[in-house]
Order: sequence, then structure tokens, then C-alpha cells
Amino acid sequence: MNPKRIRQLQEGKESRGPILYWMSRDQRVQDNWALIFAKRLADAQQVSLIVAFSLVSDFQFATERHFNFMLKGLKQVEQDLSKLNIPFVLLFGEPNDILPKYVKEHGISVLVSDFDPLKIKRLWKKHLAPQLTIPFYEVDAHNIVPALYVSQKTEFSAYTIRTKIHKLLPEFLDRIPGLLPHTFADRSLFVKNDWDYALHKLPIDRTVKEVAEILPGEQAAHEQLERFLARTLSHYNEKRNDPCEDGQSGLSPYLHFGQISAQRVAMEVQARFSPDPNTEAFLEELIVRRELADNFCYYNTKYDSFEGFHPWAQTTLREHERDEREYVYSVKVLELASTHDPLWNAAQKEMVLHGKMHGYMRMYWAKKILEWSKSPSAALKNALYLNDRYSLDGRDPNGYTGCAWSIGGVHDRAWTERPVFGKIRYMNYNGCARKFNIAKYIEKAVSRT
Ligand code: FAD
Ligand code: FO1
Repeated sequence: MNPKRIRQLQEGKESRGPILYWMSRDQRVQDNWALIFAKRLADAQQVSLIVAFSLVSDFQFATERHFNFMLKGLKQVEQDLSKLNIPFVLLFGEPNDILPKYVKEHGISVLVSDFDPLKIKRLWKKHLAPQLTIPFYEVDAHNIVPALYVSQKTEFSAYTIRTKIHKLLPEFLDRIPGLLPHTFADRSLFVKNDWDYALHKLPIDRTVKEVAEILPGEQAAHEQLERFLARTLSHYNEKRNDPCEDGQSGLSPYLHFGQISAQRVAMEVQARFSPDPNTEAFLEELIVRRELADNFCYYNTKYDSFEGFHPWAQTTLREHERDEREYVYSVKVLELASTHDPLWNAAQKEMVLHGKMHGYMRMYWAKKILEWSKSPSAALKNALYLNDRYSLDGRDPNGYTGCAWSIGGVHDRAWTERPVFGKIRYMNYNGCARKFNIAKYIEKAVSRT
């Protein structure tokens, strides 16, 4: 295992006791470098290995749609781990409150976590570390090239990080070892998790219902990958920007919850297809764009605010903040998809109904929110609120970066100046009409499956 994926967050006294992998971002058994690392430690010390997940019911306004997708995936994780003699423990509460107690009660000798660039996770670790006296590690199991290794600063654009990533891919697209059943298992550590409470009684917002057509879990993720490789990849380049087509992989909910490894996806593509414009376009999104988002969120802690935009963008947007807006919509009007623009309304409805808006429409959707909000800050706030509330893949570095790209020109260049947008790239209805059949998209977006 490449040691560059591992970071020690805290030294600690060597002791003998079970190893604990606190699973958070990478919610899968296969191809999970954090789990592989924890297993290696447990094998070397000949002690048991435990996996725990700390369930936080008020996690950033997540709704039933997100929690149930995640929890059904975690139920599969529990089953898959038990076949490997590894107990999975579902804990209720904030990690920095409940993990220190769990560590002490079970004589845990080493704590392993997975990497996540988002502020909430870094805060959890910051408050957790001082309460521990054992070694505490963090493993980047999400990125192919570890985020903290590929770059130590905020990259300006895809162009700058692409060269760094491509140079390192041969080193990090390495073989991912499978997991053998754990021999030092202590059956007393297996618990009966209260899934009924978690799925049905957790005090969460249940007004946003699950999306039936996107099945949760590691197995469903691999089935989706197979469908994508068999049917869609071969025309990804020309179809991915046509929202009337099923031209994308559909993997983002699974990647967001870590139910599939991006490294596995990339290696499957490379193993089964010779490089062509379709595989190149897909790997550019899956590797460069996605890992650029982690870079942006890690090194720019204002990733979810106007102040996180580049100075040139802040200046140009401020210069046009007073411009006359033809329409100004509140977040409620946007949420109800009741603007004057049928195309925008359809995109909003697609996200609400299906939990996933087509990637091309996300750009148009966010840019219109900039055009119809009283200020760029209000626009960003509304876009993030709606995206996180209805998109299964929301609350993700890709989302913060996608909204910052659309509204604040992050990782984009300046364009010809115009009202409201200033030099931020503009998109409009006619531009869409030139690219795809709007009527067909509207019908598809609002149809119940
Ligand atoms: P595919 O085209 O099949 O891409 C495969 C994978 O590559 C994606 O799952 C994702 O991990 C990565 N990827 C693709 N496009 C991008 C991109 N532009 N930036 C970063 N990674 C990318 N993506 C999310 O995962 N969650 C979000 O909340 C989200 N919000 C967005 C909001 C806006 C305003 C914009 C413009 C983009 C947003 N994106 C978000 C990025 C992108 O639109 C989605 O990742 C993509 O549509 C997911 O569908 P897919 O997996 O079928 O895409
Ligand atoms: N991570 C956790 O460790 N505990 C949670 O209870 C939790 C809930 C949750 C709900 C919705 C959602 O979109 C993400 C959630 N996450 C949770 C985080 C998730 O695992 C991802 O790590 C991040 O959101 C992406 O970086």
C-alpha cells in the first residue's frame, strides 16, 4: 500500500487492542484503502478489527432521501464485513462526542479514518484528536492521487492540476488488494445495530422522499458501472452534454457516499477499453475534475461562500451587483420551479423528482440563479441549499465547486462583460436550444419514471 495515501493525525502510546476504522466518506468494503490499512494493522498486531460509523441526524440538512440511501448502503457494508469476520457498529451522535468513549470502552489501540476535505469533517477530527491517547491516522481512500500529495495549494484550474495528476497516475492506479476474512476476530464485538430506528425513527427531515429508481449500495453501484460501460461509455463524448440522452454514468450518488471507488472505475475503463475520445472525456471528469474539487475545498475553506471566489470574480460581480435584474426570485419560488423559464423549471423538477439533474443542465440551472437573485451571495446560498436538499450527490466537494464554477467563475476564465454576470461565463435559453431539443428534455425531466 502506497504510504503517500496515509497521514498520521496524532501520535499515541503503542498498546495492544482492537483496531478501529471509523468509516465516514468511503462507505464500502471493496477497494477501500482506509479499510485495507486498518486490516493490515490488525493482522500485524494479531488483534480484531472493528468498523464504526457515526450517524449524525442533523448532518447539514440532509433529508430522508439522503439518509436512507446511505443507511441502506451501510446495511450492505455490515453484511459484507460480517462475512469477513469484521463487526460493523452503527453509533448515534457526533464522532467527537461518541468515539472517545467507544475507544476507551473497547481498548482500541489505533484509530483509522478516511480523508474528506470538507470543513465539517476537519472540525470533527480537530476536536477528536486531543481526546485520544492512541495513534490516529487518516487515509485518502477517495482520490486516486491523494489530495494532499498531488498539490499543497489551491490549483487555479483543471489545466494546472491535470499535468500533476497525469504524471502520478501510473504510481497511484496501482493494484488494490482484496480483503481476506479476518482471523483474529472477537465475536463478542459483533453487535445488533438498530437499523429500524436509524431508517424509520431518526429525527430527520422526511419531507424529501427517497428516489426509487436509484438503488443504494455497493452492489448497485457496480451494476450501474457495468451498465455504463456496456451501453453509454462508447458515446460519452458526444452524448454527455445532451440532457435528452442518458449520456452520463449515473455514478455520482455512489461516488458521493463512497459506495464505489473512483480508482476501481478508472481501472475498469482502462482494462476494458482502449483510449479514445470517449474514455478520455470520462476519465477527465472522473479523475481531474473530481480531484480538482477536493483540492478546491481543502485549500479554500471559503468554498461555500462568495469570498471563496477568485478576486477577479468578486470584483466583477460586485461591480454589477446593482444592475437591474429583469427577474428576482426567492428560494421558495425557485424550489417550486415556478419561474418564467420552462427549461429552468424542468431542470429543477428533474432534481426534485429524480434526485439527480443532468450535468449540463446544472450549469444552466445555477447560472440562471445568479441572474435571478438579488446578489451573487444570495445566488450561491440558494443554489447550494437546493442542490444539497434534493440532489442525492449533494453536500459534496463537486457540488460546492460546481456552484462556485457556475456563479463565481472558479476554475473558469473571464468572459466578455455583461449586466449582472460581469465577466462570469454566461449561458442562456437560446444557447441550450442550439445544443439540444428543449421540448424533449422538458418532457423527459418531469416524467415520473
Ligand atoms: P458523469 O459525467 O458520468 O461523471 C462521472 C463522475 O465524474 C461524476 O460522478 C463526478 O464524480 C465526476 N464529475 C463529472 N463532472 C464533474 C464536474 N463538473 N466537477 C467535478 N466532478 C465531476 N457533482 C456531484 O457529485 N455532486 C454535486 O452536488 C454536484 N453539483 C453540481 C452543481 C453544479 C452547479 C454543477 C455545474 C456541477 C455539479 N456537479 C456535482 C458536477 C457534475 O455535474 C456531476 O458530478 C455529474 O453530473 C454527476 O453525474 P454522473 O456521475 O452521471 O456524471
Ligand atoms: N458522514 C458521516 O460520517 N456521518 C453521517 O451521519 C453522515 C450523514 C450524511 C448525510 C448526507 C450526506 O450527503 C452525507 C452524509 N455524510 C455523513 C457524509 C458523507 O459520508 C460524505 O463523506 C460527505 O458528505 C462527502 O464528502
